[in-house]
Amino acid sequence: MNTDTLNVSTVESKPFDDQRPGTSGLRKSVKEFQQPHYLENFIQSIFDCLATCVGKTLVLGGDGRYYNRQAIQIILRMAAANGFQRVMVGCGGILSTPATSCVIRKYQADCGIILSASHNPGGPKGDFGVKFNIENGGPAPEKVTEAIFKRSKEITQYKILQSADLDIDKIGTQPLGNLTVEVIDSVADHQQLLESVFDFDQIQALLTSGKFRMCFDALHAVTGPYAHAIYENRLGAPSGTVRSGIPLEDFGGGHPDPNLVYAHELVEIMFAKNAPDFGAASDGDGDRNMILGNNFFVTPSDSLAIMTANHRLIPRYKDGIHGVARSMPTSKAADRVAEKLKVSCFETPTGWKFFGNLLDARLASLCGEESFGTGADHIREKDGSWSVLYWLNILAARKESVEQIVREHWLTFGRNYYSRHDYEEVESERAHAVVDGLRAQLSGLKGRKFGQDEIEFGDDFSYTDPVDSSISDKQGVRINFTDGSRIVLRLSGTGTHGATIRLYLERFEPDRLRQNRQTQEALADLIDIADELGQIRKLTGRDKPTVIT
Ligand code: VG1
Ligand code: CO
Repeated sequence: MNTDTLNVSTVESKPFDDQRPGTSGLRKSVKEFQQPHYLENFIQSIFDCLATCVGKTLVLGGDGRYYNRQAIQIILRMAAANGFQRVMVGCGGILSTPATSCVIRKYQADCGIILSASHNPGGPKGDFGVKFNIENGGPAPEKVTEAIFKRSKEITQYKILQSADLDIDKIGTQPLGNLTVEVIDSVADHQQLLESVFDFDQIQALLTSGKFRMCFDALHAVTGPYAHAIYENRLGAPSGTVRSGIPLEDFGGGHPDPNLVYAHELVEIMFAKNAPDFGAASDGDGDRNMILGNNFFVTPSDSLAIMTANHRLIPRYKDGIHGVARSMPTSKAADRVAEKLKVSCFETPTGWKFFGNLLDARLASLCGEESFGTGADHIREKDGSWSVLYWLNILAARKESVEQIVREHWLTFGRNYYSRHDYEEVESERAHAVVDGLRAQLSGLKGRKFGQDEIEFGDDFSYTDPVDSSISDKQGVRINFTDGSRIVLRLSGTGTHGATIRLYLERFEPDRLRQNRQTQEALADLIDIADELGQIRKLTGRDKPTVIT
């Protein structure tokens, strides 16, 4: 078909000034996204930042939240009008973030768009979001997101095809103008990749042994179909193993964030008498994970360290790993393992986009963040299903309980007590006052003593990418103590209301006799020091954090 004969409209539009992507894409309330031209402007800004759209392949999907389907139809029409050759779209508009990364890589697509605000609540009154991924399958790096933001401030028009909605619930190929729209199975490619990483036979033997019970909570978000297909249908776990497995537009009214506070139904099951042996949950778009044992919680930082220490049990890593990478606020538990294994350990700013170069350059194989995110070099996103299977593979190989494995890890490497305190929806000015106040003190902190604790140094984390030498500064205030303990404070880049202060606390405990304390109690002194230095309670007017994880 000749483009002249296509029904392409060029729509006049005015720029919005608030389309700067945050830690992970552009996130706004559904209401903001539904303003006339808002979504279209941002999508056109993405397309305008590609050298060309002509002849390119785009992967498109989302976590099923409210506005997902409408947005997909808009983006398909815009892709057709902008000259894309092919769009691969997840059936029903469903593609988890890790599955999108997998599909981009497998079919050598040029880029991907994931419609998700990840762990933020959904529904008409909730949030919506757009993540843009590049050809390596990973989140666009800062130089790309900044270019998109710049473009969004100049944009005056966008292109869209006038056409009826496409049927995205039927697998197969259909034309849309000159564009070929291919509706693909949401699960198959990702599942196949995961089968090549893990020992599925060993995991299947565990799940069908009758002696091991698992409970997975999809929180009515995107991982339901993946969990049904992989844990129940493929690996033989009894039906009912997957809870809340049907994706709902409002996630059933819940907060699709897999932590002890928001995944409370799973937590109640796992901390009851006769609890299952293994529990897990994922977030809205399927890249996060929470790991629980019978009456036991594994911190994400410990999970990364334990995965690293046990990598030889996983078929893909039986011959070794290149290295491990963690975001700066993540505890240093993985560093101790890396040191012992004599592999490199990298400390990056918050957000998965910083791991992409390390994975591409084969400097790191495993990556993790304290925010319930772990993943590896099989794709370029964190991966909830991968993390659950990694644990199942370890459990199947070691034939010990989750708690035994974690406690044994602490005995060998020491325990990093760790917690994050979030102060959500603080007035922006007040939140910035806390950060600015801390920054102003940094140069004078060295040598200051608080009881037993002495500050070794304080700084504002700056990262130089070892591969392309790009610099990202002001990535969070770090206060390090001489015994390895740390206080870290930064502002969230994913919230949509006011500002969220994240305070991260870590104390290293090598003494085997002191590894069984309550986390908040073990961190109490650091919590007090953080408040004394940061004046958090006074400046925010809050007497306690909103969420403690
Ligand atoms: C948070 C987490 C960060 C994570 C990001 C995206 O960012 O702290 O570790 O990479 O969310 O995760 P922030 O800026 O709010 O602290 V996801 O699962 O929402 O894509
Ligand atoms: Co997510």
